[in-house]
Amino acid sequence: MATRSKPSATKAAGRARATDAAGVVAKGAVSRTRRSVTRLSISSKNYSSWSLRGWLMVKLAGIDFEEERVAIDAPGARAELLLLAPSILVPCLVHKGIRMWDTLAIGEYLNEIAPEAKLLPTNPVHRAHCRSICGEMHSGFSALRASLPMNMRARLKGFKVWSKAQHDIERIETIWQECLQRYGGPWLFGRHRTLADAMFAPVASRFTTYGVALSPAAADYRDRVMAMPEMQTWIADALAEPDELDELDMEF
Ligand SMILES: N[C@@H](CCC(=O)N[C@@H](CS)C(=O)NCC(=O)O)C(=O)O
Repeated sequence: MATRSKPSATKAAGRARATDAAGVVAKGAVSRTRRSVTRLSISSKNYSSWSLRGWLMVKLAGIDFEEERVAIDAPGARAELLLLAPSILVPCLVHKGIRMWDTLAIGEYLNEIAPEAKLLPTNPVHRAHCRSICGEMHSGFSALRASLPMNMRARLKGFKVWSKAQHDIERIETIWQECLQRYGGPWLFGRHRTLADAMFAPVASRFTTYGVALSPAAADYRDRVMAMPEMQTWIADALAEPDELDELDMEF
């Protein structure tokens, strides 16, 4: 099924609130005028790895959705975002009035409403494996997250990886290699892209940004993820985004 997402800005014509060129609702503003069946709130496409995971999951599910960009750092927007997601976190999915505000919950729900997309493997043993590595990504790799934040635009040469982050990188390489060997690729669980590919997609971006040295198999998988058409769309939007967070853009 073809997917289609509509940035909220496209529906904003005629509204009093300003949106910038990338379609981000102006700071302090969360649009309330649109109400499509499926709506996903996300923040920066350059920096927000959780937004990317949730967005990819909905794309892989093949569901039409409206994308709502929120500037979560603006005090006004935080108050309004609280109405959308009790955690004040993105991504938040609203489908037919049902709200989900955690990436794993979103993925599990999408698998229930779009089983034909095979977001989880049909074999229960493989499904357990898939859920395990999604969970590991969800709750782990804190050193990698802290020292190699997602930054789609940046390319850092000679970046020195901290030893704890190196352990995380090695564990991720092991996960990828085991999956690719066991299920035969090209995706982590074989021919179909699953929640696991969405969960690890921001890691592929981080490995690219920071020039992380990888084994040939892991490097191939990283490049495959980065070349996915959905990922290319996301990257193009990230490059067009005006927001800059100095602390994340610096070289360290
Ligand atoms: N466990 C959450 C994590 C979501 C999360 O941490 N989102 C970040 C953006 S990447 C966020 O919304 N942060 C809000 C803030 O920084 O104010 C999930 O799975 O969705």
